This record gives sequence, C-alpha cells and structure tokens, in this order.
Amino acid sequence: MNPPPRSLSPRRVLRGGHAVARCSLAVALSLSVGACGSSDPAPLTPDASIADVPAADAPATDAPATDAPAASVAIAFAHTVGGAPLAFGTTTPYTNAAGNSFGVTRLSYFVSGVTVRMRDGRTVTAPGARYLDAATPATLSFALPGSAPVGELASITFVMGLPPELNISGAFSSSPESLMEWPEMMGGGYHHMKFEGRYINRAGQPFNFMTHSGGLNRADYSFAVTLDASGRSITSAGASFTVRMDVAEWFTGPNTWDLNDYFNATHRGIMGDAAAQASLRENGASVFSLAAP
Ligand SMILES: [Cu+2]
Repeated sequence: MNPPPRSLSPRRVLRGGHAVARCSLAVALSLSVGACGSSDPAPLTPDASIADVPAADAPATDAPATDAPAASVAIAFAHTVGGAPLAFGTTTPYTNAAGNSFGVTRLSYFVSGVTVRMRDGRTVTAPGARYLDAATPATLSFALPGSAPVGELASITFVMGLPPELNISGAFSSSPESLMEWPEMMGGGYHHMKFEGRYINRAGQPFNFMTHSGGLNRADYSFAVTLDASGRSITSAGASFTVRMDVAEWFTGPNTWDLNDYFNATHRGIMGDAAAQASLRENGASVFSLAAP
C-alpha cells in the first residue's frame, strides 16, 4: 500500500503539501498554538494503511517447529489516565502529578517491532511500525503475522515511536501516518507521538498543550519497552494481550512536569526542546503496562 522509498531522496523536501509547510513554519516562528498538524482534520480512512512500513528484511516469525502447535495472537492497545479509561474532550477532568487539571483531545503515536517472546526464547514479531490513534479503534488492535508458538510467555516488547531505521522522511505516503511528519529543519522523519489537550494554567485559563515527541537533530528519542508477561500463555485457541498506555505517566516518573513550564505563551511546544524530549523519554519508562487478562 505504501510505496517503499527507503532511501533518502531529494524529493522528500517537496513532499507533504501545506500541512508540512504549516507545521514547519509554525514551529519556526512559534506563531501558532495549533502548530504542527494539530489542526489538521482527522484523517480517518479506515482501510488506509495501518502503518506497514516497508517490510523489514528479516522474516517476521521464528518459525515454530513444523509439528509444534501454533495459534493466533492478537495485540491491542488501550489508553487510561490515572487508571481510568481515557475519554477525549476539551474539558479538563484529569489531574497530573504536578496538580495541573488537564484533558486530552488527541493521542496518536507509532510503535515498532511489537514482539511476543516465549519463555523458551522463541519470538513472534509484527515487523515495522504501526500507527495508533486512540480515537480510532481500528488502529488499536492487530494480529501478529503467521502462527505463534503455544506455550508460556516471558515478555512483550516494542519500541515506542520509530527507531532510526524506520524514521525516514517519505516512508509514509498516505494519511494518517504521513500527517505525523516531523519538520525537516528539525531532522525530518516523523513524530513518535502527538499527545494533545488542554490544561488550566497558573492564570486559571485553559491553555493548549502539545506533547509532541520525535527525533531531534539526530538525537533519537524513541525507546524500547519491555513488559513482563510471565504467567501469561498462548494456548492452541490463541491469545490476546492488551498493552495499556497511561497518559498521565508521561508527566511524571521520574520527571514531574508542571505543564506551565512546558506550554506557555513564550514556550508553546516542546518539539525543538531537547531537554524536554529527553525528559519525556525518561518518563516513558512508566507509561506502558500489560493489562490484566
Ligand atoms: Cu509536532
């Protein structure tokens, strides 16, 4: 579905139309609260390429022995705020660790190389990147390719965001993935995540926050996630596992974010802020968990 422009090509500079231009411009000039695509119409075409990056060269699955039982495995992603199911809206019903009241209007991100690892060392992987939009259920669950081995799990692993080998400008030619583009002037490629909403600032006013993460000028802020899956197993009837992202955790553990410090009249976003990107990446350590069966 996506053409595979794996090599860097001069034409990418010209790609993307006005959405990218507006993004770059807005970031460059710090003009707009709606910088960087947050005001783009939601591009919800259900069958439009759920993020198959050009296939990895390696086979997706460590083939189980031919006579071993095998099953299908589904992976789903779910989203919570402080343990409660995430609901979108322009109100500010949630409270972060710093005490800021906030609400969520958008949550989209990439995960890459989702892998189920068995206790005996076998693995099955969904290669490449997947685009997830918390407001679009069709993007939130998928089956691992092929047949998974039957047995006990050790872990579920993936990369939050796009690792450098997948974070290549032009890799996604259609929306919604293409709308995740990251400005060329900041290194190009794609956002790892757009997590947006409103919070109540020190003046008592609602203020937009855009927690956008991405590689910045050759620094890669994607990170590996390993979820302990001991006690879980895959039976011949198959299995499904739900990975949960608690968005409140982006703002704490270890670094407590007072949103006033990151999103204000003179510092409207964090895309060009390497310290904020590094801090967010550290906070990512506590964001994901494996939901109870
Ligand atoms: Cu952005």
